[in-house]
Amino acid sequence: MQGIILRGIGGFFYAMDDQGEVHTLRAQNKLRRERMKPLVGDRVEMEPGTGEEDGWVLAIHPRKNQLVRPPVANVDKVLVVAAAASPDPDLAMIDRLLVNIRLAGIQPLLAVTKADLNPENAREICRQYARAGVSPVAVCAPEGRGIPELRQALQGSVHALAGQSGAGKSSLINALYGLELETGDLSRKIERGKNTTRRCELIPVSGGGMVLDTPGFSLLDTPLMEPEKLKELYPEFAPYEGKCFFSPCLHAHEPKCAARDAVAEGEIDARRHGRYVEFLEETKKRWKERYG
Ligand SMILES: Nc1nc2c(ncn2[C@@H]2O[C@H](COP(=O)(O)OP(=O)(O)O)[C@@H](O)[C@H]2O)c(=O)[nH]1
Ligand SMILES: [Mg+2]
Ligand SMILES: [Zn+2]
Repeated sequence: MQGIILRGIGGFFYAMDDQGEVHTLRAQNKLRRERMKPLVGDRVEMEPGTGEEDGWVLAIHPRKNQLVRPPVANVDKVLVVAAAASPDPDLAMIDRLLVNIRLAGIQPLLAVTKADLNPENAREICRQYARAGVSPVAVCAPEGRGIPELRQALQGSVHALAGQSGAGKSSLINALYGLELETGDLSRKIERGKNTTRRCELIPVSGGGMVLDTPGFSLLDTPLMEPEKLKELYPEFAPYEGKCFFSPCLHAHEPKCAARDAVAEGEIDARRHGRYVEFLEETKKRWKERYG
């Protein structure tokens, strides 16, 4: 029988089968000998328990992708959450998140929350990412604005939300799926967070998908990469690839660069391009110093 791991705790795994039934399982010795630890999101072959007996995870299907913090596998989409205000968004950080999500083999999406607090900024951020392949949506969770669009974009997928603390991730999950995850101000959460275990759990939602409930998501450290790779993680450059005078062209300072022309024409957002150039310089520096 097949299942998907929703949660793991203290050597027990909770897996949901095709009928939506949840089984308590332990990992078979064979897996432990092979040091194969089931992760949340793993598709597994399982033997359900009988009566009082727990069942077994027999095998783990090959993973489509895998993250370290939180330890989770097979995420289809990550919805990056940036607030239009309170806290002010750090767009360089958002760019990095998007790059790292793509590098992990996951489709990123963007929600600009708290649009009610600063509608003009929400529009402006959506404009900046219009061609970034993230289908940006402005959201106001309390009023339900943007919720149907996001629900549709996420439908049927295994997805997670990432972004700054206080950006409105838990409020958004609640608005999307009628859940009651804890929301609130940061200081209260830090106080309480000391004693609560860091949970990481897949929650089945209407529409056939699953949302990952996790207090944190560390996708901020970009792995070492060749500078030429970075532009491939910016979908807005794709239409201009191969049309520049130089080949390869990094679309930064090169003359007769089709992508830079597109920036001048307003087809590629100038601020997003500016941050790309900064990120590129840093990537070059790290690459040059990689052995030192
Ligand atoms: N005005 C407004 N406040 C929001 C919105 N979404 C969330 N908030 C508030 O922002 C604070 C942080 O939200 P929360 O969902 O806990 O953020 P998280 O840390 O990213 O999970 C809470 O006080 C929410 O009530 C929104 O769309 N508009
Ligand atoms: Mg939260
Ligand atoms: Zn170029």
